[in-house]
Amino acid sequence: METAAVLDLLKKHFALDPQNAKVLVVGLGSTGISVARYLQNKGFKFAIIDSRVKPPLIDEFLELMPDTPVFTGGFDDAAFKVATHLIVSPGLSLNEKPIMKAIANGSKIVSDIDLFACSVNAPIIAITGSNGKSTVTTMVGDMAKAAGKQVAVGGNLGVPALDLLAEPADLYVLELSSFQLERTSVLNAAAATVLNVSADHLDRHADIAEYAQEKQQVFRGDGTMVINIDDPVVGAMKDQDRKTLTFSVKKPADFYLAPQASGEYLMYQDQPLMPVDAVPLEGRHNAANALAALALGVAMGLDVVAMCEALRNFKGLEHRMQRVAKIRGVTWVNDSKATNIGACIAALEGYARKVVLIAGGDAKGADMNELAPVIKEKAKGVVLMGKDAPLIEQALKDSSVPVYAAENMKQAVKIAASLASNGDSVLLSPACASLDQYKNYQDRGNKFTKAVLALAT
Ligand code: UMA
Ligand code: ADP
Repeated sequence: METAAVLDLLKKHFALDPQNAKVLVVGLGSTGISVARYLQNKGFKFAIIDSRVKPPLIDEFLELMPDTPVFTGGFDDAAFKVATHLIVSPGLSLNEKPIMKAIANGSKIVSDIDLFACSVNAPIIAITGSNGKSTVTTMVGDMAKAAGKQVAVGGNLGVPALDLLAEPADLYVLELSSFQLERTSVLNAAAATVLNVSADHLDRHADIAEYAQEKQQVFRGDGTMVINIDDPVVGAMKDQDRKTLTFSVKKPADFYLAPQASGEYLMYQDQPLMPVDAVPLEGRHNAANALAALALGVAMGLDVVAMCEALRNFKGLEHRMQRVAKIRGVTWVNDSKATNIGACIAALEGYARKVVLIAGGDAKGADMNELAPVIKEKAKGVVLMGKDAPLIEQALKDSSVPVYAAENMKQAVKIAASLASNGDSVLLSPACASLDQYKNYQDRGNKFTKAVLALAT
């Protein structure tokens, strides 16, 4: 979009214009630096601040914009005091004291997603939910590519939304987190979905109702709503006056599963699209993800045959139900991205035979008792690690499932190996964030893989 038109929109929605605005970019991670590049490109003057002494992208930033004021190692009151607009990175709560004070004094909150929404003409597909966002976002991106679109894919998935503006695109696919949505006010996605809602990030949101409300913001505007009718919280978000496509793995919907002569099929209304087994991913939850992706694609008019081809070729993402190795008859599965209860439950529910589960980490305020029933049903043994291991142990105290404690991943894998027999699976699906012991979930998954592969030698 032409810069003049973008600036008009920013002025209209946020009173944000290069002449008068004093912008403070809060956070110098990948979002912060993408915002800085954008503001510089549009002719804004701004400062950037980060509470960390050495934010991860400080060197890159200083090289890129040596003349822009940077504050690090704390939140300097003076920087907040003069700011007319704050662009706060998603990793930071809006309840941080200096941010709340600035808002009370009249500073406006604008998000990188707001800036993005004011800068594109092409339609946006927006995807949120507690679990499955990255999988569905990647599926939809692949589908759009297969259908001949010049598509740009990013957001919470990894490439910050504003960095997608570097290349022309005729469709954008954005994964959005509750943190991004809570501070966004002008998104109008052409098609959007909340895939599911289960307890997550309760250390940042007051309760699950507030968390669900933030997720619902993805439906702001008048685009097509893609609704999971198996999830009561999402089902309640349906708006009778809006164009809607529903999906379900349990009952008839616009997109659903039904038996055909040659097996179970993904269906679009009364049309069988392809066998469920042809989607090369494990688990019922991935059938739900495929249906959601198809619904989003159909909402945008993508070719159905091309979309099914993309699903058949879908590789799956690392650290999500990823088969690492089969060693002496035991299958080892890395689901390190299961950073909340819902993902761990979905993983366990996918198994017909009992597994050895490795779990634990930072529970982020979630109630670990919700895990107990499925663990009792599906686990022959549990190895626990990390800060909130005692919460899971406590939840299992009245069960007959044996629980073992491990200090680190190497030890956890060793204990799991001693519990598993020929034909069993060992599943790393922690139900918790990794940050208490690891750099991130990738680091945790990589350490698991390394320890497992070492068993083979
Ligand atoms: N931080 C500080 N002080 C600051 C600024 C940040 O301590 O002044 C900390 C935050 O508390 C957080 C970390 O730094 O622990 C990173 O925060 P950030 O907002 O700078 O993160 P970015 O590098 O901009 O990455 C963010 C998303 N991260 C978060 O929301 C925590 C990335 O999602 C996203 O890919 C990126 O923007 C581009 O859109 C990651 C994520 O973990 C994958 N998301 C959470 C999730 O999926 O569960 C929501
Ligand atoms: P997100 O981006 O929302 O974290 P991912 O696609 O990265 O979602 O998957 C995260 C975790 O959730 C993985 O453990 C994965 O196996 C699990 N998962 C994926 N889709 C679903 C779903 N629809 N319901 C429940 N769990 C899911």
